[in-house]
Formats: sequence, structure tokens, C-alpha cells
Amino acid sequence: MSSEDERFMRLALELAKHGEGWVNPNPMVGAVIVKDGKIIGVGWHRRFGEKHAEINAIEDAKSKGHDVRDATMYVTLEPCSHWGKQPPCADRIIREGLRRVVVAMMDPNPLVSGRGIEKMRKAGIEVEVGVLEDDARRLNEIFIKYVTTKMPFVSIKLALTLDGFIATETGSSQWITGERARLKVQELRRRHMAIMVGAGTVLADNPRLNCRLENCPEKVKVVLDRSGRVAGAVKSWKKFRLFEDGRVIFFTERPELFEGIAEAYPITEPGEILRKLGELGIDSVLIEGGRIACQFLSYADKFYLFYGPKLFGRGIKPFECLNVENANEVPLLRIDSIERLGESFLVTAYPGGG
Ligand code: AOF
Ligand code: ZN
Repeated sequence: MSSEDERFMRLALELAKHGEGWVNPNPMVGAVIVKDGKIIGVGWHRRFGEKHAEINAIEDAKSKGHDVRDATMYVTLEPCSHWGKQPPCADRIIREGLRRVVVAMMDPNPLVSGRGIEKMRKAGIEVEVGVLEDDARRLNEIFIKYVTTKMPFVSIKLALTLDGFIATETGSSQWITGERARLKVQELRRRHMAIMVGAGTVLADNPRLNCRLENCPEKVKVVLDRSGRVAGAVKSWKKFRLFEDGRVIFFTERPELFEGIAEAYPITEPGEILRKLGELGIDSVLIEGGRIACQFLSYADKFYLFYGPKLFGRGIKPFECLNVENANEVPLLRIDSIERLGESFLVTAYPGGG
């Protein structure tokens, strides 16, 4: 692999990120076309169901009067070989006469999974796979999980004091982290299709659970409300801000209470809730309700732990359901990064360290 290949692939990865939030449950994909050492076209997948990155790059080059014949394409995901909402990109690449295709990672979609690469190789195109593969896998960690398991990627986000509390004993939690940390949460919301909290959070904080960044799609809001407390409050005319935009879904023992209010399913077991969300086409859930985090701990794919510069001494802890006795027999996390955000900091971690 040459450093030139890496340079163009890095650009393709950056382009792919423009699709964040808009392409789910499909992958973020970027493509760069290079001829005689010069970039002649760029493209990315912009929105779910629309043209794929490869096609946008080819059309970009052509619209500027370039000939893509004998050029090299850098693409962050294996070009597709199947008919979905869009025709197969591998066929178009062959037809257009590209000479070389550099791919960051194979498509984990069982409908493609190597067939696009094979098709292009059979047609005489030089195909190279694995350039910046780790970055590409990280970029599409949500897509990889969902397309291979049909279960959503589960992220747990918490705002903690330095001594590990998510609220005081009386339930006060606004605010533990500062402005910059809360802006970062908006970025996390952009990445995930659904935001999930418990009824307690809705009743106490009346959150909007939307994404307020510029260029951010509507979110699906998921509320766990075992006894239907939110429905009761709505009937006594309480206005909840989460109903202002986007789809709202309740999981409850009393779905009948939600008739005329919101979509509701009679499920309360965490694994079943996630399975249902997967069935509904939701590829990712950001769990923001600290009090429900522990129920979903064994399903977590990623942790975003924000720490603010405060000490509570006593209060509500997020993972009390664990009930650990032996310090050496506990769930471990693998810290991925630590980022300072003003006076707060963010620890990003994956389950299973050591
Ligand atoms: C995308 N964007 O840039 C690429 C994709 O239903 P379709 O036709 O949009 O196909 C979706 C599948 O195509 C997707 O799951 C992935 O396997 C492959 N590549 N998809 O949405 C793209 N290159
Ligand atoms: Zn495609």
C-alpha cells in the first residue's frame, strides 16, 4: 500500500462523513477518482435510498468534463453487486472503464460480501482491498452491526460527576457537564437513528431528545414507560416537548393507554425492545436515560461517558444493578479515547477490555 493510496482513501473517508445521520440504516460511503495523479471527481452517499458514492463520484468527474476511463477509484466500501434501491455500482464501474479500484473494506452486507470485488476482477479491473480498513470499519461500526445481526448498535451515554453520580439523591442533574460536552451530545444524536430514555426522564426533565445541529435529520424517540405514566400525564394536558418533532415510540405494559397519543408496543424486556427496534429498521440507539442504562448494559456496543468537574458525595449511580463483590470479576471496558471538552471530558469505551 502506498502513502498516495492512503492519502486519497483518507479523503474518501472524510467525504463519507458528510452522510452521517442521513444515510442510516445504510453505510456512510465516500469515493475519490484519480487520474494521472490528480483528483478528477469526488462523491459520497448523501441520503438513504439515493445514489451511491461511486456513482456520485463518476458523475462529478464527468460533469467537469473529465474522462474516467483508465482512472483509479478510491472507495471506502466495496462497490455493490446487487440491485437494491440503486443499480449495482460494480457494473457501472466496469462499464465506465476504470482501470483500478482501491477499496477500504469488504461490504459486510450478505447480499454483496465479496461479489462486487469478484465481478470487477473478472472484468479485468485491478482491485485492491484493505487500505485504511480499520478507519473504514470504525466509521461504519453501526452499519456493520446492523447489517450482520439486524439488531441495533447500542450506545450508552452518561453524564457523570467525578465521583461517579448521574444525579443527586433528589434527582437533580442539570447540569453536570458544561456547554461543550452538551454540544458533543448533539453530535452523538446525529450519528444515531434513535434516542432512548425512561419515563422518569421525560417526566422530570421534559427533554426534546432531538438534534439541534444544523443539517441534522429528525430522530426517533424511544421511551420505556412500563406503567404508562407519560400517557397519564398527557391526558392531564401536560405538554411534552419530545412530541414536537420526529417519530415517538413507547414500550410499555399498557399500550392501550397510548391510543391516539403515540406508537406503543407491549414489550418491556431489553433484548426484545432492541429486536423490535431492529425490525422497525432502526440501526442505532443512543441510550441517554441514566436510570435505564444498567438494564441495557449487557447489550451495549459502545460507551460515551462524560465527566463534569463536580462531586456529589451521595446520589444516583448508573450501574448499581451490577452488584459487584469481587474487584477482579467485573465487566471490563476498553478505553478508546479521552477527549477534553472545556471543563468536562469524554471517555469513549467499548465493552470487554483486558
Ligand atoms: C449505500 N450507499 O454509497 C454504497 C452502498 O438499497 P441500495 O441500492 O441503496 O443498496 C444498499 C446497499 O448497497 C448497502 O447496504 C451496501 O451493502 C451497498 N453499498 N450503499 O447506501 C453507498 N456504496
Ligand atoms: Zn452501490
